[in-house]
Amino acid sequence: MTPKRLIKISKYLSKHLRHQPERIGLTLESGGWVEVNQLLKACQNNQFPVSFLELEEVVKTNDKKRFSFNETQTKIRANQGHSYPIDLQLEPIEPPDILYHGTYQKAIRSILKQGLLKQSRHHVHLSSEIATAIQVGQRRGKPIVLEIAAQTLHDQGYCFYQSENGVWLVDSVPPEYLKII
Ligand code: HQG
Repeated sequence: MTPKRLIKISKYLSKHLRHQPERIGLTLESGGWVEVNQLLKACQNNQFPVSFLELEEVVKTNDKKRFSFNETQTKIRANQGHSYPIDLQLEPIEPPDILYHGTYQKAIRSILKQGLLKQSRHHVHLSSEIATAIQVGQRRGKPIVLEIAAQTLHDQGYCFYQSENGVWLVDSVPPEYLKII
């Protein structure tokens, strides 16, 4: 498959497995899962035919491991990034001392005042690598990396989760637990 086709399918899946499943007649099960057969049928019915082999290649090779199959490859879900209200059934885990968030120049004033808010997604997204945070921030403008006192926040009772593709998730980060680096 060409890189262009891979990206096109990945974007189509992100849209419908994270945000608007109803747009192509899908309902997400608890955990965000959908039957692979139903997904392929829905794609077909919506003038976006995808084969199982293509789906498998996208799951395997996606640069950010955005999607997972269940063990029997009969169900698929997006690993994180949803705005659609589903419970990903992630277990709270202890974070490392420090995590990072990538943002951009225009948001920084508001972030320093209000802290990090989850906006339209289910969580604020954090990473353990500065390089990842730079990439995330770059999507929107001049990147700014924030260092988050994750362990201290955890000690204050904040729950941290990690999605299957390694993204750290938290409900919010008050301003006193972050600093620009
Ligand atoms: C900002 C992509 C003003 C926040 C990426 C971010 C990531 C505030 C934006 C994943 C704010 C939300 C998530 C406040 C937060 N005032 N702005 N108080 N609090 N913000 O897209 O972290 O390709 O929902 O800094 O690579 O940018 O989709 O979150 O700029 O992993 O798989 O509000 O999405 O992955 O934007 O990105 P987003 P994000 P995928």
